[in-house]
Amino acid sequence: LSSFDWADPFRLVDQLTEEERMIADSAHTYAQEKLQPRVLQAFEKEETDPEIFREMGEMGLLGVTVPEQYGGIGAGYVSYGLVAREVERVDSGYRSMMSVQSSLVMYPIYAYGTEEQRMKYLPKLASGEYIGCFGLTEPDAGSDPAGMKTRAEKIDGGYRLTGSKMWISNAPFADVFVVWAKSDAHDGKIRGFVLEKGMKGLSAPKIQNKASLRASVTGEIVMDGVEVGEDALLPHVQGLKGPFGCLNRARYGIAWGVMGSAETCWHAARQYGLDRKQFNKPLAQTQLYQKKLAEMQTEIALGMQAALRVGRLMDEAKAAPEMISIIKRNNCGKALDIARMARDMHGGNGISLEFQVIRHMINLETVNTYEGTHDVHALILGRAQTGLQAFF
Ligand code: TGC
Ligand code: FAD
Repeated sequence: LSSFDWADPFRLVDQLTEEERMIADSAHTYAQEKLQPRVLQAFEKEETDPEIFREMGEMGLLGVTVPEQYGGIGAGYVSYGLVAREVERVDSGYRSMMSVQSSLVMYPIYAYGTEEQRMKYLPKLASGEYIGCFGLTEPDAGSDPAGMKTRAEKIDGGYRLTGSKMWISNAPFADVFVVWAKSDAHDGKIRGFVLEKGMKGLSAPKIQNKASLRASVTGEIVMDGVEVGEDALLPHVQGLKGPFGCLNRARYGIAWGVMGSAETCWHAARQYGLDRKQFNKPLAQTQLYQKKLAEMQTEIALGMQAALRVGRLMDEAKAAPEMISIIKRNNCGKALDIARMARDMHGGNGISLEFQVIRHMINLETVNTYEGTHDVHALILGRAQTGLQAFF
């Protein structure tokens, strides 16, 4: 039998290709050297530096799975997941910025767009020159996006869009807006449109005073009769499967990302327990502390194996959305439990932002909610095994 690496119990690293290891290593270096030093201030002041997109673009971290001819690096979904893990090791907000750009903006333009749309937007989104956002959720349509009110009416040579979107990551500084609307010209079916900053009637006010995910800017999208040409329509998809095709990818990335956040909390709790003594011995020498560390290690090791398995299936085009629901739901829930445990294990220091764990804990409340809440994914899985839908 070989030796045990406490930090990588199932030798995940040995299951990766050389290319995947290199991509993960460069994402790790970037995240630790460039993101970690600015996260505390960004979170405290609720400020997002748009320059991060340019930096990520330069490092090849945007649109990892998009082919090289459109500015991506043409890597697989395991690589994409590993990047999410490294970025979220620092902060869920930074991973959000990256995953919206990659899975929710670049992917739909690549998968559902024309060649002209691909060439117009993808290289600039990959380099970070353009920042993108994805508008599905509305004030009255969150878990039930089919209830959206945003409408596209047919006008001469194009469409007029009216409605509003809520809780949209990156929106306040976005250049490119992928928005979903019910289109009169297509029997009221949901269609995707690409809007651009500066269009008449389009605005994206910032949502202030978020307690969670403060390093990532969130806004509304207000469309007050925005007129676009025919070339703004994403022609190759209609219906909810359009936005869901994007969400499958983003949810998969989140399943990896939250494991990075959980690892930060686990490692911090372990180190804190080794350093701090109470009752004349390190906290880490108590049975309760060790039990918590064992639970963290176990859930993270299992969660990453599951994410790796689904990633391999995605690369073989054999992954089903329900598999993604299992890992999005479980990994978010476990990461949140781990962050709360780590916060507790830090005692009073655990409530200080200096010790990081409470920031991860607060962020994970959002991650557990967006891209399908923990309970909505349970209902997806309940439906898949009973054949009975319990949504309404
Ligand atoms: P349902 O009847 O189940 O399906 C309607 C149509 O959509 C198709 N479909 C899918 N296609 C591909 N992948 C999937 N995962 C799909 N799920 C459904 C389905 O086949 C059907 O197609 P067709 O051709 O037969 O019409 O739809 P429903 O209305 O009953 O939906 C139920 C439910 C709850 C599963 C769904 O609406 C849901 O998942 N709700 C959660 C909403 C959500 O995830 N919103 C995310 C907003 S974006 C976001 O949060 C970004 S945060 C990013 C960040 O900052 O990182
Ligand atoms: P609701 O759907 O109102 O849910 C409230 C509660 O009711 C939840 O606990 C839910 O699980 C439960 N619930 C709902 N339906 C049922 C049911 N049938 N049975 C049992 N329980 C149910 N959206 C975008 O489109 N783009 C983005 O970029 C984006 N970024 C976001 C960033 C942040 C910081 C946040 C907080 C959200 C973001 N979202 C984004 C929106 C996010 O996807 C929604 O908040 C999420 O889908 C939940 O919708 P809701 O907030 O309307 O909650």
